[in-house]
Amino acid sequence: MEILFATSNKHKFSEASAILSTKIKHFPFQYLEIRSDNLEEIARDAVAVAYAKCKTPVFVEDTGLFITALKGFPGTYSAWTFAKIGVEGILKLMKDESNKEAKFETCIAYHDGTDIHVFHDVCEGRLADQKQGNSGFGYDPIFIPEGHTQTFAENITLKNKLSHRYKTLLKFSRFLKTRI
Ligand code: ITT
Repeated sequence: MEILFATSNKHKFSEASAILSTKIKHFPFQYLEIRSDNLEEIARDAVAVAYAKCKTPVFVEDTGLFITALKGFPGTYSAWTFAKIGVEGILKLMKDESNKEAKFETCIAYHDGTDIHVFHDVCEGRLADQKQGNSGFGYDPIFIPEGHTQTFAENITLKNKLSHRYKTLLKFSRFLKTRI
């Protein structure tokens, strides 16, 4: 069975291909995301739009960086925030904050042609004081997962073993194995 991953982000697609044992195909997908504080609501809407376009089993994945000291910002607005102020802007906002706690949350929504199934997971961690590392993408240079000292951008192998995306894809992969 062919499954499409609808995303505009090629980094997300390559991470997912490396992690999932099921073969997936990139469905380049640009759409106007709904505004909501809820990742699942956004993912459900996105996958319904994607399925209407491709008419093939398809999944989307929505991820947000939630910073405790900023009351969860940028959260579901992470893509917009990244485009506007980037990692440097987040570092400026966090300059005088002593609480560096943050987490990535991922929600996958899969449309199997009949129903939508959702999967969630998180990666707890903290923010670095400055950019560190060149691998990965997005907020990876400033995110240090719990129990570690390097950012995701400094240790991409580690990222692909414990990230929000890895854990959520694992749940999705187990679900797919019961179906195929
Ligand atoms: P889609 O087309 O799949 O929606 P996107 O890049 O808009 O692609 P998201 O809305 O899920 O994806 O991502 C929100 C932001 O968070 C975006 O700026 C990403 O670069 C960033 N991001 C997502 N996953 C990340 C990860 O694993 N590490 C670092 N930053 C990440």
